[in-house]
Amino acid sequence: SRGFELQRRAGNFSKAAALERKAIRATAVEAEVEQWTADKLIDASEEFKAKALIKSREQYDEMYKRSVEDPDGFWSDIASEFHWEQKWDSSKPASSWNLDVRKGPIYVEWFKGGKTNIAYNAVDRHVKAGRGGETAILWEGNDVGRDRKLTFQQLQDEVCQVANYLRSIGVKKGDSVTIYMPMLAELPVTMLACMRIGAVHSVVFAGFSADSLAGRMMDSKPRVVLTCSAVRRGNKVIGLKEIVDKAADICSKQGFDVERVLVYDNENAISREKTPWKDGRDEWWQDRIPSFETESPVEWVDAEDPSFMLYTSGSTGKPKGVLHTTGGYMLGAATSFKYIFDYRPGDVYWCTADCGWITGHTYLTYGPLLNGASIVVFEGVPTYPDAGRCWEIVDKYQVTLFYTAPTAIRALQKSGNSFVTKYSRKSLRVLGSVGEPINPNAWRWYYEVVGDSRCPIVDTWWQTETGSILITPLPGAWPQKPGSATLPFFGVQPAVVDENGREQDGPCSGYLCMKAPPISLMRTLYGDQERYETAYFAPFKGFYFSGDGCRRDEDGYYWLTGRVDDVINVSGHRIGTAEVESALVSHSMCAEAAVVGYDHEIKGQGIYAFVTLMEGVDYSDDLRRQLVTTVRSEIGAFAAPDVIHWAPGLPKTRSGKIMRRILRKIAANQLDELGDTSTLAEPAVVDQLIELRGK
Ligand code: 6R9
Repeated sequence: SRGFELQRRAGNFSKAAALERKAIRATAVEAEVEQWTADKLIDASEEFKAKALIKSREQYDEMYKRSVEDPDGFWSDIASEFHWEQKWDSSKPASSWNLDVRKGPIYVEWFKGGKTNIAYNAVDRHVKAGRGGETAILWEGNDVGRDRKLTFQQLQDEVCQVANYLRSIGVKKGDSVTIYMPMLAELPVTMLACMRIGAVHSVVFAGFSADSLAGRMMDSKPRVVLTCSAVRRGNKVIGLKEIVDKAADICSKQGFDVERVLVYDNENAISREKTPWKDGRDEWWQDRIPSFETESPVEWVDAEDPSFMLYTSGSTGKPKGVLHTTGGYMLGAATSFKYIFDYRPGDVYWCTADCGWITGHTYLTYGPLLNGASIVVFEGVPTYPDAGRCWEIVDKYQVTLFYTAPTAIRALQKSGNSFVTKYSRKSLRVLGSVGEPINPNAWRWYYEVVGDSRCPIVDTWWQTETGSILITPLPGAWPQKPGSATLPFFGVQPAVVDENGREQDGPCSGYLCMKAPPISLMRTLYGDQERYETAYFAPFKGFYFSGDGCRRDEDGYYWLTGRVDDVINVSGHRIGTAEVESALVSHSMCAEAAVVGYDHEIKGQGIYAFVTLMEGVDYSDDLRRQLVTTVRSEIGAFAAPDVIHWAPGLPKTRSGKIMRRILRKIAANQLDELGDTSTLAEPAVVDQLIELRGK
């Protein structure tokens, strides 16, 4: 294409040849994969289907029909399998909602008036049923050989101790608690302890910087922060307590003082002596928690009381505090986990997500534990000490259900098959994927190499906002198509709408919306109902809008095509381009920045930043490094730009709007597809940008 044509014209022949080779290789791989996906509908074996919870398309169709025609009856039956301290009023409809901004405030309610508790249902219920001796948590440390097992009884004891501690420092129902912890067993324990007393946890991924943590703390004003001295991930040591201290200082300057910080002493990473400390505010977990009783009363909460909040990126402004409630979230998490992973007692389930993201909430902690599953909690990274670690862990614990992200699959694929084939993996039964579209090439590798062409793959589409999986294969019920999330889960009513908000029929492409609220849909954005309505319900009236584009094929299968807003998906992490831009311009020498996503071999999308410097400032590699460091410290290392492209000017319309379409094309090196540039205020900036590509 024009990429190498331009290089060739510029006399840069070796670069042109390399680009050409790359293009030919890419086309060959694509053709092979297309061939393979077109040929194959991949179905589970007869043996798998015979044992599966949902064995056929007919069985699904029947259940699905009831779930959308009689949602109250469908979910009430499921709700009855859980413990309710006080049943909802069954003389009234179980649910009510309004998704249309024209008809007043948006709201969703399920089982209002019923009283229950998620932690009780996830832990105590199993102990009461005599399963206290069964394994709840299999904790695997970063370093091979460090591990720990907790039974449901032990989990209940620890949850109670932490719950009692929280109560002792005055945390009550409805109070907010910030958790900034690595993947220790204590992280899910802490989440469950909050739930037990009705406190609302806000887990902040321990890869976020002090600034990001402070922003979230300023928004939710926690009574206490629970953290850890430091953590080792791979070969790196990260001083988490130091970051919490910095965040607390930032909050303090803005008028909010954290009263208490509970610090887990992780001596494997740092000594107590070296951990920064503030007397009167900080306490060691190990000095406090063991002294508390292992029994603690359960706070029964209303089905519509908040359960937790979790911040996520939007296309504009600050991260949004997605707020979930209790009854609907519990049922959505538990039911989707059960059917999608085809869970049966005895399964050992491992989700590689971090609890700092929604997947770590719903499918590491709540969904599986609500079903009484044994879960693996892994502190480390899939490539340490080498790329075989995941499969070593699978063999060690005889993992049957495995859930990870395409970015991890691609990274492991790149490391070579021998790291996989060295291990047996015979225990595996279902493989899952989440976080971004999985490309057919990675799907195929996951299926053939990891799963020995034996395990169905569930490519699960959902969002922080939806709380649980909405579009997904049910592994025994219908064939998968590599790259497609296939069909809606029970109760889920997707609509593909065009730009005028008209729902389309049959095969089509457009914007993915929901007609009825999924039972576990967030109920509001913390402290900002107005933004909740404008961001999700105003774009297409009468629908919940996901922000994703999608295609529906002739079999009714859904193919997610990525975000249609200014959100990019880097290694499955959602990042708002506006957040990165605002971090960049916080550098004193940066005048303006425009950030777009581009295809990245491992991460799915990479971050490509166009940067204009202040008058008179020289472009240099040193400045480039400084800008990347600024983003790391403002947001977190995972948001660091992959490319900084110097931009003397940005392509803008006459009204001053940056034309991102053009920037995306330049980032993708699709220089022959720039489209109409005549509406630009200064068309010449485009040539300047092309000139500076790679410089
Ligand atoms: C669970 C989670 C949500 C966004 C979502 C979409 C993308 C997630 C996907 C997928 C294609 C899948 N996404 N799963 N795209 N296929 N199976 O990732 O939540 O962090 O809120 O991100 O991720 O773009 O809108 P969250």
